[in-house]
Amino acid sequence: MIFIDDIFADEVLDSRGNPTIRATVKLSNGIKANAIVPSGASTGKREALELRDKDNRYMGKGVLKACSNINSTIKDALIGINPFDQSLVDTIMKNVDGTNNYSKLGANAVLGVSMAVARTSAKSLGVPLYRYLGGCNALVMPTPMFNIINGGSHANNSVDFQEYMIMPLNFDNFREALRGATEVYHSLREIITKLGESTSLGDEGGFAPNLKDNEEPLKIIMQAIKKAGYKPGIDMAIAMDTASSEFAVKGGYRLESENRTLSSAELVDYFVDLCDKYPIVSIEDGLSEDDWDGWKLMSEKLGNKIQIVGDDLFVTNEKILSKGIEKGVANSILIKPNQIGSVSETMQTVRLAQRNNYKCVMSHRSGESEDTFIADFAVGLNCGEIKTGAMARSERTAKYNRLLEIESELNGSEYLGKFLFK
Ligand code: 2PG
Ligand code: MG
Repeated sequence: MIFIDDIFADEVLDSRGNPTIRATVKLSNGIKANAIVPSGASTGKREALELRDKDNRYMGKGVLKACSNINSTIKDALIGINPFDQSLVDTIMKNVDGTNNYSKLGANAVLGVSMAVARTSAKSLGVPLYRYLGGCNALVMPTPMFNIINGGSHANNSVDFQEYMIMPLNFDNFREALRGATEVYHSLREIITKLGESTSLGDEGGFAPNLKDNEEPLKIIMQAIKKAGYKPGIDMAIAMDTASSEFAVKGGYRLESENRTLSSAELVDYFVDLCDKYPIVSIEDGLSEDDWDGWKLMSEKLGNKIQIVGDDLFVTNEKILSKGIEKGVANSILIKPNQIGSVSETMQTVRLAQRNNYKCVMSHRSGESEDTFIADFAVGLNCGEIKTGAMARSERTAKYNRLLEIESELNGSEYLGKFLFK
C-alpha cells in the first residue's frame, strides 16, 4: 500500500511580497508534489486562523511557526497514512489541532498539506488534479469573473467598492471567453489613459484609477465593452464585489469617494438602482458580515434577479451557510479553501450549497502565487464559476492558463456562460 512518507514546509513569498507556506508531500512510491497557500487582505472575521509569527521578521508576517507545525506535529500525525483517503488525512489534522478554527496549527499550515496531499495523490495515479478531485463527472469549465477595476482594500485609489468584474457570457468555450474579456480589458486601458488617469494595477491585476464616485467604474466598463465590439448584457455582463464589511461604520456604510454615509436599506437601494442601469448579474458582499437584516433585505429585493454572493458572510463555512439557507439569505457562495482550512471541508460546503441550489464561485485570494489548485478545484467540483482576478499579473493568469490547458484536455466539456444568466 502507498502511504505518506515525508512532509516538508518552507516559507516562500506571495504576490504582495508577504511570506506564505509551500508544503511538499512525498509518498512511499517516491512521488512528490507541493502546494502554496494564498492569503487575503479583506478577510472575514470568522475565517479560520492564518498563523503569522508576529515577531520582527517581515513586519510580523513570517510563517515560520506554521512551517514548523507542518515539519513536526502534522508530519508526525500523517506519516504512514493512506494519501488517497483525503477525508481521513484532513480529519487527522483537524483532530490534532483540536480547535474550531485551526488556531493551534494555523489554517495556512493545514491547507498547505491538505492541497499537497491531493496533488501528490493525483500525480501518483497519473491523473490530472481536476479528475482526481471530481472523477469522471468533472466536466464544467467555469465562467470567469475578471476583476478589471480594483478599489477598496486592494488599491490605494478613491474607489470604495473593491472589485468591478466582467463575465463573458455569449461565447462557445472558455478559450473564446478569455479572448473576448481580455479585449475588453485592453480597451479599458485606452479609455483610462484618455481620461488622464493612471493605468497602474491593483492587487488583483485590475486597473486602479482615481474616479469620482463608485458608479464611474461601471460607466467606463460599459464603454470598454462596446469599444471592444461586444454587447453589454449579452456578450459581457458585470459582477461586483463591494466588500462592504470594509467600509461598514456604526449604523451604516461610509462611501468616502461620495462623501456620504448610507444606512443598509439605502445601500440596498443604491444597488437596486445600479442593477436597473447596468447589466449587473452578481453582487458579492453587498452588506457587511454582521448585517444579516441588510442581507435579508437585499436578498428579497434582488435575489430573483441577480446572484447575491456571500464571501465574508459565509467564509466557506458549512455551519454559517446552513444558517443562510435557513434564513433565505443570499443565493450564492464564494468558495475560498483557506477560509475553512482543508480540501475536504471546502468540498463539504460546496456539496451543501449545490444541494440547496446556491451557486458556487471558486475564488482566489488577493495575495496569490503561481499555484493553480483552484483552477482544477473549480472544474473538479463543477462549480460553474471562478473568480481569479484580471488577465494580468502571473499569479492571476496562471489560473486562466491552467484552465486553458484543462479545456483542451477535456472531451465534451461544458462552458456554462451561455446558460448562467438566462
Ligand atoms: C474577496 C477576495 C478575493 P481578499 O474579497 O473576494 O478577491 O479578497 O482575498 O483580500 O479577501
Ligand atoms: Mg469578496
